Amino acid sequence: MTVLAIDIGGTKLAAAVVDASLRITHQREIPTPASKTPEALSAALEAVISPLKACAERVAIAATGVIHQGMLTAINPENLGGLAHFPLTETVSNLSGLPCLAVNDAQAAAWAEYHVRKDAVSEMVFLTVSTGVGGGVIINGQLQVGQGGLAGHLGHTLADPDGPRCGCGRTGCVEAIASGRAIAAAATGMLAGLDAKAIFAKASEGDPMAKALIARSAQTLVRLIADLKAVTDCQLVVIGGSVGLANGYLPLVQEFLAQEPAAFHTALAAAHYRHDAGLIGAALLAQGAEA
Ligand code: ADP
Ligand code: BMX
Ligand code: ZN
Repeated sequence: MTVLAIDIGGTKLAAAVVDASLRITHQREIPTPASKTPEALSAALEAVISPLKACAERVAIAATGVIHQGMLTAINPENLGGLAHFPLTETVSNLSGLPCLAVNDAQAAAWAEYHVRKDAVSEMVFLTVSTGVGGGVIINGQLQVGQGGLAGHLGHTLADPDGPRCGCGRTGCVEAIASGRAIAAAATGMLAGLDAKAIFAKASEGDPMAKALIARSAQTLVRLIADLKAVTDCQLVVIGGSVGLANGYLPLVQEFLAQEPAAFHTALAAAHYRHDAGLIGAALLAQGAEA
């Protein structure tokens, strides 16, 4: 089945046509509107759906936020320009005239990444380090979504009780320290006002403060990975998102994880589908739902 897959992140909104062999065509990307209004998100969705809807039989959406019964509810509204609620499947069904399925972005990406490794692992965790920090957990070959869609929201586990306040209302979440937004928010002096991408560029030029901000993110992620090993006994943690996939980030995570006691070690890998893991995972879920 040919699926129109859409990935709504805190920074970018991607859409593509995914065929039954998981080949991606007609990919396009626009910035996620930094506006609190549902109308702005509807208009952005219309812009990517209109040119592609005739090519597909269904729509599959991977979106930042808790997705439950087709509604998007932000656990950290700051990641969506303040937008807290959005009727996702209803809006997209109306715009496309097609049946529509929606799932959390990191849960979708976890499913895609598990799909290519299912002969080798049964417990696996996917972590995206992007605008926020998201997660998807596979236990005994099953994607964990939870009754309300919250399962895998690993960015909102505690990293440091004395850490910064998180947009979710807690203090010291992993996301408030390790995410792209958090890296940018912690930058001071010459780095103040730069986004995470620019801070990575400074780090590659040897800037010590930029390197420290990235190391703080990687160290925080490693503590989460060690906790996840203890909770799930996962054989593999897959890392995605533009920060997670940035040059030098995964080697840093490897280096810090090696310093933890051996019982908490697990294999680490970069996302096989790179930045398209959410699109592919949503398409796979839609194709599975058809059967
Ligand atoms: P989304 O959250 O919309 O899925 P991304 O995965 O691209 O989007 O994550 C956005 C975050 O990644 C931003 O904080 C941005 O500054 C950062 N980023 C984007 N490109 C890079 C890069 N090449 N290197 C490091 N960080 C990046
Ligand atoms: C936040 C949360 C998660 C999401 C994660 C990564 C919102 C709006 N989103 O923790 O649902 O999976 O960010 O999202 O509360 P991304 O946009 O960084 O990919
Ligand atoms: Zn939080």
